[in-house]
Amino acid sequence: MNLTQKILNAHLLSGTPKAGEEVSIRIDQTLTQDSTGTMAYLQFEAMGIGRVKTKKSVAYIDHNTLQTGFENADDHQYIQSVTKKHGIFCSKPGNGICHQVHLERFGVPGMTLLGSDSHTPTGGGIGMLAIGAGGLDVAVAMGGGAYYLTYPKVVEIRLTGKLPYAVAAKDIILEVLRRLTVKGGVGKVMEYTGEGVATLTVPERATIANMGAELGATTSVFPSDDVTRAFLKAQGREQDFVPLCADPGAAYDETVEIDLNTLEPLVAMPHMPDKVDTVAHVGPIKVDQVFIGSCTNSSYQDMMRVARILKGKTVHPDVSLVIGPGSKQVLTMLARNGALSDMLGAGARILESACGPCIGMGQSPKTNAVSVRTNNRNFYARSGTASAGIYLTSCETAAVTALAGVLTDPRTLELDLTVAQPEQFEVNDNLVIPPAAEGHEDAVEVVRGPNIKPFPLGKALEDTVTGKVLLKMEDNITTDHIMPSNAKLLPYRSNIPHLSDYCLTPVDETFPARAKAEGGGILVAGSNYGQGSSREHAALVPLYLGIRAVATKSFARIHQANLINNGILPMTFESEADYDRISQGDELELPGIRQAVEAGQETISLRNVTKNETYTMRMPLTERQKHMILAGGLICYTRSQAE
Ligand code: MIC
Ligand code: SF4
Repeated sequence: MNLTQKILNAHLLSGTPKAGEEVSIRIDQTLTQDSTGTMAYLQFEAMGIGRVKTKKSVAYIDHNTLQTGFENADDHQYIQSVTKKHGIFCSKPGNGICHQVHLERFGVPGMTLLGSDSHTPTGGGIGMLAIGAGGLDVAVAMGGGAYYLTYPKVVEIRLTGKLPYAVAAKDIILEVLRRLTVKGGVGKVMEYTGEGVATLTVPERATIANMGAELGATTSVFPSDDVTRAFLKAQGREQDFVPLCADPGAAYDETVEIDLNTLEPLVAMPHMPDKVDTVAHVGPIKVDQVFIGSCTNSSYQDMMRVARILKGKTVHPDVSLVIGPGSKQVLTMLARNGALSDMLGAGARILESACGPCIGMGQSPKTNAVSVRTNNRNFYARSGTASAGIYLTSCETAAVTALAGVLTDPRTLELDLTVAQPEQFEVNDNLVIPPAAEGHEDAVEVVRGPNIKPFPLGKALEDTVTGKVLLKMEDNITTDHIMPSNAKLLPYRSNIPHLSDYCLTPVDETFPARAKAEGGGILVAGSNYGQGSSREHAALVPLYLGIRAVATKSFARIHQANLINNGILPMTFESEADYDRISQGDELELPGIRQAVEAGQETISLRNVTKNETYTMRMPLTERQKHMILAGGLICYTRSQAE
């Protein structure tokens, strides 16, 4: 067996372990972050679960840390109190970005981790099978419920050789994205093998596994070897080490070979992470802002290389350099060893350890800016400045660019960039609040601020669904289009009515008003609809606006699950040519849809009343999904079962 199969099969609860089949697995650990967490815990409470049943569940507060009003602070208090009551550890603001901290302090090789954040696969860097999901799925897993997924195909990414000078782990994953695209990983797990793996540290592996999310992959995984052991030992957690790798000669569905010796510094250009070219080819474009940080690139070693490049130099006068070390551990170590002074001395603006600019939580660049960033997504408008172009690079490229003022190939440097892993990382978990002891939960009062509003619930599927095409969209629509996130909107993650005024506005500003005037309708889109974030809000807000069905060429994995969990019909065109026949404003009808779902029909008829045409749509649902769609979503289904 390959490593993916080994971990999956050891956790299998139901189903046949065969690519394409629905299986369910046991979840050992969960994580949430605050921008999906408030909603996940509201749903968790609505399910009436007491104490979590996982081996470890951690709630991180790392996204909504810019407290420009009471909303975020209220949500933090809600999360801290609700987690205390239900057996969950709470990592307070300032402790760091969920994925970085989880890797440092909690991840265990061979375990399964389900997180309400699409970059949960970062844990693959330490040999976990770590999957991103919607908040509702994570809430179910916290209650001890199984997690359902399509058994993946496994792609071997065989690394040979060694990275050349100033070429980084980030360049490996950018190369994978260049070759496979943002759709290339759908239904697959990326498993890294080959002698090149041993040359990469755990944080470097984590960078690669992190950005596997941008391939649309279910997750990515690295073996757990001597490098993993040394990392865990330096974190004071050697007892968590388990050696893991694929069996010799294990079979894979596909193999991609990458010779590390041949790689060079790469850059993903606006507005897609797979628009990759070499830094040398893109050339010295003028840069206005550089951001170094995020869950992709903010480890101790990343930051030390940056400090070394900046030491004794000054940031270019036209560049604003912003650095956000990934965790309190990293920031403390930089402060102790003087690297922080090197950054400050060069003129860097230091941020607290949080997501920050990556999700538009501050530091939005100026109009038409070119911003070079080390994070993982450069989707349109995500930085908070719609006219800005975001270029994704390694830390080395970003740091040297900040000094030069133009995009610069770091191979021009003449510095020793090797940074050894410390013998011992600085360990101080005093910002992780443990839950109340068993039996003492009742004493904890859950505190809810006025910004927390009830979330919408779906309704039972009607016999026939009708609706107007409210919006026709192209390929690769992201969840940042569907439910934009920035410093102004993130504080409202527990206030769906407020968010509804911004739904799909990056595509069409008039959409929310039109949806409200029509009382709902149907959405049409191209392929890979809903790629990106795990935010369930991209389903909950359309649900609130009365969207009953979404017809696309294909869906991204997490978003499709979120739609079904909330009772919205996800259909795909059997013939993609039918997509071209539909126009915005057409009246559509799904006659006898309830009966078709009850009968388990894989294909259904979609009538275009306006054009007097009928299209065949595919909507294969498993038994479990069928019940959810019929009842109006998972919560409605669970409630109907309890009655
Ligand atoms: C992101 O990187 O897009 C986020 C913000 O971390 C999201 C979660 C969210 O929307 O709250 C993700 O990746 O799932
Ligand atoms: Fe935070 Fe950005 Fe990572 Fe999402 S991708 S978890 S916003 S740092």
